[in-house]
Parts: sequence; C-alpha cells; structure tokens
Amino acid sequence: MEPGAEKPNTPSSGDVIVHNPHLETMKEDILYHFNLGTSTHNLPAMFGSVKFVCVGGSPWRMKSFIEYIAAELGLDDPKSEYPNICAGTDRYAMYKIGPVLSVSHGMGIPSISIMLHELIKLLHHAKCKDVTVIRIGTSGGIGLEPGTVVVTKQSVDANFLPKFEQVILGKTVVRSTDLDEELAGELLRCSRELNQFETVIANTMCTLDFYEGQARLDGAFCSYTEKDKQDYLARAYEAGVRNIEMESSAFSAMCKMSGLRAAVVCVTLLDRQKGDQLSGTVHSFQKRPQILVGHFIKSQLKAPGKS
Ligand code: R2B
Ligand code: URA
Repeated sequence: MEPGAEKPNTPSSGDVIVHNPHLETMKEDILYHFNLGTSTHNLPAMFGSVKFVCVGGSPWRMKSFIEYIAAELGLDDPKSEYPNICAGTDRYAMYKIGPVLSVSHGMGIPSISIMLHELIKLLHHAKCKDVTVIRIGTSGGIGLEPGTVVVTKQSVDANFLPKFEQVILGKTVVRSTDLDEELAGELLRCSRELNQFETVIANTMCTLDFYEGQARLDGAFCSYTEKDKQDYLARAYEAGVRNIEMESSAFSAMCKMSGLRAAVVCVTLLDRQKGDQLSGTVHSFQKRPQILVGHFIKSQLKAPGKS
C-alpha cells in the first residue's frame, strides 16, 4: 500500500474514525503523552460523554477555559479543582467538565500532531459520537485591528496553498486542510449575537516557525529587508490571509481524516504590517476565542435534540 493511502472516512456515521488496521491487533493501546491507556483506564466511562473538544497551545489557558465553560454551563463547583487528567506527564494537560474536554497542544505542528493522534484514538476508544473540535488560539493579524478574532475559512501554507504535507516513509503525502464551512458560519453568527468584539472569516496561514517563517525582522537571523517582509505580507493579504499561526494545517487535516467537525478560532495579538514584537500587555485578548466558543457551546447545548 502507498504511504498515506487512506480509505475515505464516513463522517455521516458520527463516529471518530481511525485509519489504522494495526490498532485492531494490539491488546492494549498506551496513549503515552497523555499518561492514559486502554488497559489502565476505562476510556468509555471517562470520556464517552464528550461532544466538544477545545484545544489550545498553553496548559494554563486550557485550564482557564475549563473554569470559564464550567461557570457558563452552570456546572461549576466552587470547591472543584478541575484535576489535570494527564497528571503524571508534563507533555499535555487535559480537563473535562460535562460534555466539554479541554486539551493543550504546545507550539507548532509536531507538537499538535502527536497530541491529535492520541486524542483521536482516545475519542475512538471511548466510542464518542458527533464530536466537534475547536482550536482556540492566538495569531498575528494582517490588516486587522489587534484583538480581532479570525474564524479560519481555509488553512494555507507559506505559499498560500490549502494543503498539509506529511512525510511518511520518506515520501511526501499531501492532505487537504478543508474545515467545516457550516461550523465557521455558526461561530460567526454567535460572535454577532455576542457583539463584544470584531470577528471575521478568512484564510489563516500556518507556518513552521514564528520568526523567519512568519517574515519577522526580529529573530536571531534575518536575511531580508523590511520591504521584502511587507511585499510577502501583501501577497498573503491578496490570497485572503488575515492571520498567521503555527498549528491550523495539521489540525484541519487530521480532524478531516477522522471525520471530526472542526474549526479554528484565533485572536490576533498585533497587526504584522505594523510590527513584529509582542508585549505581555495583550493578554486580555486571549480570552476572546474562549468567550466566543463558550457562547457557541452553550447555544448548541440549548438546541433541540442536544444534551
Ligand atoms: C500561536 O502562538 C504560538 C507562538 O507564539 C503558536 O503556537 C501559535 O500558533
Ligand atoms: N502566534 C503566532 O504564531 N504569530 C504571532 O504573530 C502571534 C501569535
């Protein structure tokens, strides 16, 4: 079989699909970076109720999200500590309240890819159905007022193409980065209902680096001019790109392959056409994706037929 040759998924079943015949032959599956496993944990009992998974870079932010969503859904207990389900490893942090799971993924494609392999297997082993996964994160904006939230239409690479390249057995396999258009539209509608901050649907560029990969002039190395940087950002803008981050392509491709309904919601911390450096004073914006996704989850749970 060619590396990367995948059977089409069947999202209509609502199942979380894994494309790996080897898994069926394994007596036990250890989800090493979560410190969880099929023999050591009752995954259906622990996670079977999950309907929404929110993922984001920092463990601290994903803990603050679970506290926020617990209060929003009226499920909070002032004494509750929201224990880290991945205690015993410091690779990722995971929290759960009711139907919501919150998981950190670290920075960059390699880190989110490892987390997603194990998350997709976890949801599959737990027999979860009809799961929506949303990445809530930060990004650099292009031509937007800082603080604007971008719901990703398409995740594109550094040449503005909607694809994710994975090297398997030394061969490059190209995967689609399509996201769920209806879900993106629903998130935009929720933002308009909230009316607290500007939100747009646009393309997101996913890069392999924060400095040279995002045309910054302030890294340890830089071989281009301010004009080169501005020309590149202008070309990105023309291609419909309004923000830049570092995980959306792998996230979109892996969610699509497993039949998961997925969206990317990132706040812009600065306008990259005006500068490169970030200060610690932008932290209040980081709450915006949480507020928007919190409102979305609440509205979904209120909709008829949802529990
Ligand atoms: C956004 O912010 C991080 C870099 O500061 C990176 O993980 C991303 O995608
Ligand atoms: N995250 C990024 O990847 N880039 C930025 O400019 C800001 C946050």
